[in-house]
Amino acid sequence: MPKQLPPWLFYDQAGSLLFERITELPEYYLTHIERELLAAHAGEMIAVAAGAHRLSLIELGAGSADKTRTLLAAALAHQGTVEYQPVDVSRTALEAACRRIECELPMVTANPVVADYTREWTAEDSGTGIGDRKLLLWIGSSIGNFEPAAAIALLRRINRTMRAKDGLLLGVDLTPRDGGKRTEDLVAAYDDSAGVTARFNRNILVRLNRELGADFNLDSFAHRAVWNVDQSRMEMHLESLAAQTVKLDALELTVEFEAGERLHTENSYKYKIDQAEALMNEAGFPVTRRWTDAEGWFAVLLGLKI
Ligand code: AVJ
Repeated sequence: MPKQLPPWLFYDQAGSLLFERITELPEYYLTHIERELLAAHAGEMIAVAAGAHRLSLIELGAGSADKTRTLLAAALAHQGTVEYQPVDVSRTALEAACRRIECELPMVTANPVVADYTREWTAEDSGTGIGDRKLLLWIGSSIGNFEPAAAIALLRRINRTMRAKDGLLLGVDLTPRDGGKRTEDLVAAYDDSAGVTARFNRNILVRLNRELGADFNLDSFAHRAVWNVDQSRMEMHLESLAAQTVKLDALELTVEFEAGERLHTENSYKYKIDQAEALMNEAGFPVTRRWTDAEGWFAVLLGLKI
């Protein structure tokens, strides 16, 4: 059996900070392009989602919510005050995000929820008043961590707890294509020259050492980022550079690695824009608008529940 770990394990305090540094890397184009799309079109996104109603915003995997402020500012321009519910597994990231938002945008009321949205949380818990519309934000290409079928299942589950005309704003990273993004651009985004992504990847071992009393030797695992063309996904692995035995005391577990054996830590699925649209349609959020950069590297799509 290939060894693997779930990517939510990345986001302890150190991992959340490392991810923030990733978003500032020149190679990590995802954040830069999405931020530009939001800056250019936030007013339109909010107007289409709101119609003649008040909008409250819910964000899955909000993290530092840095890009979200553009949307919150647009919502404030639309309606004066906004309720905002960021959902994230990282309490420290959420607390920092809410402090910053309430300072910079005092007319936003933030109700953070520390939860794993893949399990216990649903949009019903968001406490929005009758008559308001909800806009669910799933930006940053977080959807990439899920197998397409699992992403659809998750969105359908949330969709069932929402009302007609509630919306989903989805940010998706697009597949390489001729004349646009090359495979090399994709690989560079996940294997940056400053080595931040490598540290982010290895931080999962630091965490297991600390929280499960494991004895991973960080120097004997190398960061690998590979494009899996058949599955249309970037993969991150930690490759064991030698045959070695690792103990995880808290689990009373011993794990053997062969030299060259890989521990799979993350998938980041990439979509063609039409595939992303089909996925939203299947999830119950038929797409009404889509925005993309001129070269088609990244897309933001808005769908409204029927
Ligand atoms: C937060 C899941 C969108 O897959 O691009 C960044 C995480 N991993 N660099 C992504 C990540 C390596 C990121 N997501």
